[in-house]
Amino acid sequence: MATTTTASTCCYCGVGCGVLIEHDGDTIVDVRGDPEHPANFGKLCSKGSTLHLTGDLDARGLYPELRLGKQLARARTSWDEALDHAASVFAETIREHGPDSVAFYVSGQLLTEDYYAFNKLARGLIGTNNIDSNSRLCMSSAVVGYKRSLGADAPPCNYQDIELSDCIVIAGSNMAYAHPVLFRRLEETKAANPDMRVIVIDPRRTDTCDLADVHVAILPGTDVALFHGILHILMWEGWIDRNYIEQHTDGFDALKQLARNYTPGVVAEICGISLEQLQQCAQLIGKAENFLSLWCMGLNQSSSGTAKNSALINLHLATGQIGKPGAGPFSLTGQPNAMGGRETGSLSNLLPGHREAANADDRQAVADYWGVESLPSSPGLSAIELFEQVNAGKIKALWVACTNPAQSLPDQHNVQKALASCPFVVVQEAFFTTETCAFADLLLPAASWGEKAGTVTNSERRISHVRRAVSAPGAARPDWAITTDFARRLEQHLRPGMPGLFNFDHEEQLFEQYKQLTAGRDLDISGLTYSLLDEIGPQQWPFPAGAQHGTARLYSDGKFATANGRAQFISEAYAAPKEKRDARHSLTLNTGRLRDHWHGMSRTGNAARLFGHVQTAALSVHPDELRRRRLQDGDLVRVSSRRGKLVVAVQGDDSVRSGQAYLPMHWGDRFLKGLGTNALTLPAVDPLSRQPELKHCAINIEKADLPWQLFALIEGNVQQRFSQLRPLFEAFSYANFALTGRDRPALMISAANEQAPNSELLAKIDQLLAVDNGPVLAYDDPVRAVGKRVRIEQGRITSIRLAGETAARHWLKDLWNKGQADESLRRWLLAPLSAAPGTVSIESSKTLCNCMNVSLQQVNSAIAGGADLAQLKTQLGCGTSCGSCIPEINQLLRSHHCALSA
Ligand SMILES: Nc1nc2c(c(=O)[nH]1)N[C@H]1C(S)=C(S)[C@@H](COP(=O)(O)OP(=O)(O)OC[C@H]3O[C@@H](n4cnc5c(=O)[nH]c(N)nc54)[C@H](O)[C@@H]3O)O[C@H]1N2
Ligand SMILES: Nc1nc2c(c(=O)[nH]1)N[C@H]1C(S)=C(S)[C@@H](COP(=O)(O)OP(=O)(O)OC[C@H]3O[C@@H](n4cnc5c(=O)[nH]c(N)nc54)[C@H](O)[C@@H]3O)O[C@H]1N2
Ligand code: SF4
Ligand SMILES: [Mo]
Repeated sequence: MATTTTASTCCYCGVGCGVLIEHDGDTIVDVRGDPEHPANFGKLCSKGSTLHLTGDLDARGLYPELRLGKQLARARTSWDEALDHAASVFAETIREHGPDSVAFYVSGQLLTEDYYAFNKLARGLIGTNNIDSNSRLCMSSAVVGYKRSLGADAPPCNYQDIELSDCIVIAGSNMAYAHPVLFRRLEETKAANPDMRVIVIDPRRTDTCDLADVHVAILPGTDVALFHGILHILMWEGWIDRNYIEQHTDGFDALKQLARNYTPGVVAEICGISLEQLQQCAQLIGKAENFLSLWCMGLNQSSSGTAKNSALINLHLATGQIGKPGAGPFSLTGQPNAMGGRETGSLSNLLPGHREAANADDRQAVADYWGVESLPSSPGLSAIELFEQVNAGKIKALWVACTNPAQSLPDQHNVQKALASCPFVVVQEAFFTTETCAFADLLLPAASWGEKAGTVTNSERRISHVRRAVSAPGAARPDWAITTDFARRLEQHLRPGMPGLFNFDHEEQLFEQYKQLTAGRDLDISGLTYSLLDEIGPQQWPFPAGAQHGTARLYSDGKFATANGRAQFISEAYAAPKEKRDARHSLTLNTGRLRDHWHGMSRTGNAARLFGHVQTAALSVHPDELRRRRLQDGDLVRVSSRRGKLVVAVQGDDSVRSGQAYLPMHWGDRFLKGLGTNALTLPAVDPLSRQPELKHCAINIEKADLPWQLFALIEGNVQQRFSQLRPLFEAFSYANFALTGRDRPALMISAANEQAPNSELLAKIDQLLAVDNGPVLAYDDPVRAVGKRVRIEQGRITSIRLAGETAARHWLKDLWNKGQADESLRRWLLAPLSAAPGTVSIESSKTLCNCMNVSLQQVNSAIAGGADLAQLKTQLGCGTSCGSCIPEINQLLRSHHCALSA
């Protein structure tokens, strides 16, 4: 097969790595890091390097589907019919109920050109500010933080600053999982410069702590108190830069008054840390040559998210640690083009070119440029309010693009109620398997990674040209093309006979039109073109007309983007998270990411290999909490919050402090019965950024008594089987789905219930698992409601179903994995009491290194044999490819040495 290579970008995180896509024009066969790309210089993490394994066509949306009544099923339709129908429903809704009765909910994973099209559609054509993005759940606190302290939403730093700093604070960011290629850069820098100091502020001991000189395990949500407490010590010790404060800032006196109250004793108590640690942080920051801070969702996703951002930026302004190499407040963006969304004005309160929807001059400037009379002045709804208003019946037509709100928004019960009740829901999606697709009246297939072109901006303001490698499958189309096609049809209803606003045939025309809206603004990119990006590579904004290169660092001259050019200190007191623990809800739930999964898993959940590291949803609590509740590792528990309940496995994990719990955000209703993690979370928001507090809510756990268990595994056709089997498990109290198997992907199901389900249901399940007839070994004990079935083809297990009790599941899975079906299997099946020979536990079957397929068990036994990291690499190969597993291997090595010296 003749293949070629196309240079593009990774579609996951905000690091924005360059990738080289190897393909034959139709199919993507491999992906490598682009050595020329300045974000990664050839490196990729475990997610980027497996992108070519995630595109399962069985999960993709291929053709538009339309439902003409809530009770009916959707049927395949043409683009013409789909978009004409959507245009007439939108037009009618707008005519009857006004422009604010419709809304758009878009995504930080769209390209800049897509965003621009949506903004022009909502504000320019329809005349509503009801366009918000999932960046509301992600970056909106950082947006407010930057704007009110520095005058513009512009991260002033760049990735090279990581190499140039001698003191880095990583606050509320688990970079080792969430921005791995940047973390590799930090690892290399620290190895070369052991004097560099790293402080990690996180309630959990994450893999990122592998590099920490100090891990400050603050109590959840107490960052503002910590930062004020550090400032207090900086002032006391004289470690502030009075000159800088005087020349370049306003508002220090008020902050000084406030910080006086944050004495070390008070702060240590609020944050649950020692006085020594507090003092140590202040000293490292105060004495640093170059102090850099990196932060992410641990600060932003909070009811005091903007206060946390501002309190951290205060420390930089007070020490003059901004606008110079190796220093500054550097917010890491989550999604690949969260920045592009902010630039094009894709939050309800913004307008393109870092403008404000509430500012009449800004509105007029954009309206004039677009050639429309005016832009709407009524405020738009932010994500949480938007879904509340859908629930209240105020929003009657909702367009969702490139995001999965039925998984990712907090308080899922209400979100799903809203989606179910909305008269018309359009979902523009690449994968038709998501939770939100179930609610779509019109489902539109979008082209996805490798199939579409445009631009994205990464965390360091760097714009890359995203290039198309292959054509999209079926009738799928790029997002901008869907949006502008719909807009042209809606124009026929809303502005018949007037000049068209959406005459775009190519994404480049959208870019060219958009970029002029940035001219003369802080983010000016009017000097950029696609061909220039192709010629000189990705560039950091601003890049005004006539520029030769981008801008590496902002505010080097001490002039800020505020009206008077001075930065503003913000004085806000610490406020506790919205929901408190009490006797009925005695644990604080924290949620976040895993190393190898991406959000709702619509993409990563298609690659069996990416389940190797973590296979099932599990709630982590400190081992003391397990003991206190008489729970065992692996027990199923009922987790309840004031909003919802969920049954998951519990695991002891001493990286989580007592009184707290951690549940990854990735599980929604598809992979875990019960609406997933966000069934529990609360919709409280920050008063300024409207960003929800996804990191803290109060929960209770109790043992779930579900003695009747089911385990199933079937290889091949995983998507099809998944979609057929998933609905049958609504009858169970617990059901967890995953893929497994590196070369022969299989669907794996663990379920449990109070009692055996009716025999009809079990028969249906057996049929779909292909264990109802054919070459199947079976054993049934109806009295104990125990049954075991194994399908064997050509000497190999191809399907397994254990019912009643499942003790043998690890052993059987292991046999399946090895392609064995020997005599021991026959003996075990016939034994009435099914103790499995040589049981393998969940933990030891975990794959630590996904690139080289090395298990935790292998690493542990090599460490027990005396291997160090270098020997592990040569003996087993682990950690030699993407390096994402190295922090975890280091932790194993450390705990082994601790155990030896104890
Ligand atoms: N593997 C992977 N990588 C991703 C993503 C993914 O889904 N998977 N998603 C991308 C996106 S969109 C985003 S936004 C980023 C998110 O990247 P991160 O923000 O780094 O990831 P999270 O795990 O959500 O949260 C980070 C840490 O915040 C901590 N935390 C919780 N509460 C507090 C608190 O009160 N104070 C402090 N200081 N810390 C707290 C949590 O314990 C957690 O370790 O990741 C991006 N990268
Ligand atoms: N509890 C809890 N909840 C959280 C968080 C948390 O930390 N804890 N984090 C929050 C954060 S920071 C974020 S960013 C959100 C993310 O939440 P979502 O935005 O819901 O996350 P994704 O699953 O990435 O959704 C993107 C969707 O776009 C689809 N898609 C992929 N490519 C394309 C394309 O090119 N075009 C179109 N139209 N569709 C495409 C994917 O299949 C996927 O379904 O979750 C938030 N929710
Ligand atoms: S760090 Fe990983 S997920 Fe993020 S852009 Fe790079 S390869 Fe993609
Ligand atoms: Mo995010």
